[in-house]
Amino acid sequence: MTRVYVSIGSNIEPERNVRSGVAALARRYAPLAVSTVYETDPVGFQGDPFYNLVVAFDTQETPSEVLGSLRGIEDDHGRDRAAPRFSPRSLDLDLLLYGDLVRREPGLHLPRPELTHYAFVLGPLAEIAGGVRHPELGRTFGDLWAAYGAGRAALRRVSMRPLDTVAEFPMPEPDNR
Ligand code: PH2
Ligand code: MG
Repeated sequence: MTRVYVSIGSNIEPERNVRSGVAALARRYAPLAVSTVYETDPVGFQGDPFYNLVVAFDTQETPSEVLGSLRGIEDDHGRDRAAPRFSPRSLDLDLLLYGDLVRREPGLHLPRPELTHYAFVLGPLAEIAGGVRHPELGRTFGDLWAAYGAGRAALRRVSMRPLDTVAEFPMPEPDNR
């Protein structure tokens, strides 16, 4: 089993897409650890605010199997692959870490390089993986986040608990007494 961290972002119907995206991940990979959901201003373009969070799970799947399933869930949520990178998105699922694997291949950069650049990734990651070390930098995500400084103000906590919905999957057996 390998512990995997995935960042989630949406700025098109974000509440609905985040809920449904987390539910889809839970159906395949439960149990999930889920960070706080944060509202964040779009970085790199003008537009509606994002909801961002990070989830973790353990899996026997290879990195490319995980990538394939993330892409499938994005597609199920109407993700437009022709749109530019810095544009509104219904659901973005990025593979941040696959255990401590370091890979530099087209389509597979691990750890994901922007991991340490953006508050909307590093903040929620530090919350659920504060003691985990960045495989290349050797520093913990808790330390990296503490050193992030003023940029930490970019995160606005949202009172939404996406896993609460997940309890509905699978549906409980009918009670036939
Ligand atoms: N994702 C991007 C570009 N800009 N800005 C915020 N706040 N959150 C995101 O998830 C995000 C972004 C490309 O994936
Ligand atoms: Mg992204």
